[in-house]
Amino acid sequence: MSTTHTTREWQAMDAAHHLHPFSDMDGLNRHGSRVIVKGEGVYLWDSEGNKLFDGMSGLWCVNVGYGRKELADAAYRQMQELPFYNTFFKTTHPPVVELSQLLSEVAPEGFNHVFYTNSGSEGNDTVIRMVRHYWASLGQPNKKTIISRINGYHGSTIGGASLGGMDYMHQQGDLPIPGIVHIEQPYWYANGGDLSPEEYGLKAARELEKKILELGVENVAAFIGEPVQGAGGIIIPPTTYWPEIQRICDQYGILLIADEVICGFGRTGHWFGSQYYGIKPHLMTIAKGLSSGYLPIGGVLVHDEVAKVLKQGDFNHGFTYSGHPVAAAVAAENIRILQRENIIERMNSDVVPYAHQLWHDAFDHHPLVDDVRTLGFFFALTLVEDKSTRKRFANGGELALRCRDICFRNNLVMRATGDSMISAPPLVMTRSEAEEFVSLAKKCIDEFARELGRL
Ligand code: PXG
Repeated sequence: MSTTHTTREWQAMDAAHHLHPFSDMDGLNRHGSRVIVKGEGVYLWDSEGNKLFDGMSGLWCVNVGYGRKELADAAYRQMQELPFYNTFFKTTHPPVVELSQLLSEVAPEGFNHVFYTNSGSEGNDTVIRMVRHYWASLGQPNKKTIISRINGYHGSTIGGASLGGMDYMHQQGDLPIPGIVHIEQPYWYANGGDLSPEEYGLKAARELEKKILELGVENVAAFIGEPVQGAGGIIIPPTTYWPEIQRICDQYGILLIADEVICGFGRTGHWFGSQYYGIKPHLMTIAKGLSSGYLPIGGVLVHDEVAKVLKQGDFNHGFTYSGHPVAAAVAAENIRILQRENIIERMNSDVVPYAHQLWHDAFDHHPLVDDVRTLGFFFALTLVEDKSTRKRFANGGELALRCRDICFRNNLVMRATGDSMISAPPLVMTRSEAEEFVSLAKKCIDEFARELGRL
C-alpha cells in the first residue's frame, strides 16, 4: 500500500501544509486525517490496511466504481497523443467532439449542445452568465434574477455558493451576490406540518409562483434546482412538486435549470434526474458522474431552444481547460462503460429494488430513525427524538456527526447532513455488497442508538 511514509508522517505533513475544504482544521489535525491509498469497486483502503465500504462514491461521483483500467488507459493514450489543446480560437480536438456527440446521445431529446467546465461550481457560474446573456440577446436585459432554494447546493465559487441556499456559506464572503433569491425547499418531513406530502409539494412549488409575481416576471430569468437535493440531505421532493414547478416555469416563460451534478449519469436509475421526474429543463449542469470522478470535468447541457440563441453571436466565457482532451477522453470512456455494461438498466431491474427493501427492513421500525428514504442509489434516514410526532433533536446536527464517526470507525463511509445520515454508493454495487452495506449501516445506527439509550 503506502510504502513511502508511515500514516503518522502523512498526517503530520497534511496537518502542516494542507487546508482541507469544509473542515474544522483544528479538530481534524488533533485527530489526524485518514489516509486513503487505494480503491477497487465499492471499496477503499486506508494507509493502515483497513478496507472501507465507500457509501459515498467518493463524493457522489465514482459511479462506475474504483479501479477501472479502461479509464486509466483512456487517459494514458490521450496524454501521449495530445495532453492539452484549447478550443477557444477556431480549433477543436477529437476527444471533445466525441464526448459532445455521446452526450447528445444519452441526454434527453433536444439537448444537442454542451459547454464544458472543470467542475459543477464552474458549471453553475456558467449557467448564471448564460441565462442572463440569453435574455439580453432576446432584448430583455432586465430578466436577470435567478430563483433558487434554501438548502440547495450548487457549488463553492461565488456564483455557485450564491445560488446555493446554505446560510453558513453565505455568511463567509458576503453572499449571495445580487440577483439571486431563495424560496423554500420541498422538504415535507421538516416543513409539511399537517399537509399530506402531495398537498405540501404543490404548496412548496407555488412559492416559486409567488416569488415570480413579487419580483415581476419581466425581471426573472430562471429557476434552478437539484431534482433530488444531495448535499442538503437527500431530500426527495413529493411527487407533485416538479410537475407544478414545470407548469409555473412554462406559464411565466422563465428558464428551468436542473442541477444534475449529483443526479446525472444514473444516480436516480435514469441517465438524468429530470427524466425520473418527467421534467423538461432548458439547461442541465453536469459534473461528478460525467467522468465518475476519475478526472475533473463538468459542463452545461444546453437545450436547442437556448443553443439557437447562443449560437447567433459570441458568448464571452470559457476556461483554459474547457473540454480538456484528457478529461474528455476519460468522460467519453466512462459513458461508454455505463452504456456497454447497461449499468443503469441493471440497477433498476436488480439491485435497486433489493437494496431498497433491505434499507426499509433495517430501518422502518428502528426506534431512533424516521423519514427512511430511498430513490435509485440514494439511501437516507433522519435521526429523530420521537417518530410518533416527527419531533427532531435540538442538537441533531451534532448527533449525526457522532453517528458518522461511528460509521467511519466501522469502516463505512456515510455522510451526516443536518440530522440525516445519507449514502450514495457506486452504481456497480452488487446484491451481496448491498447486503454488506445495509448490515454495516444497521450495526452502526444500532451502536449509536445504544449509546443514546434508545435501543
Ligand atoms: N451542484 C451540485 C448539485 C453539487 O452537489 C456542485 C454543484 C458543485 O460541484 P463541484 O464539482 O464544483 O464541487 C455540487 C457538489 C457534500 C458535498 O458534502 C457535495 C458536493 C461537493 C462537496 C461536498 O455532500 N457537491
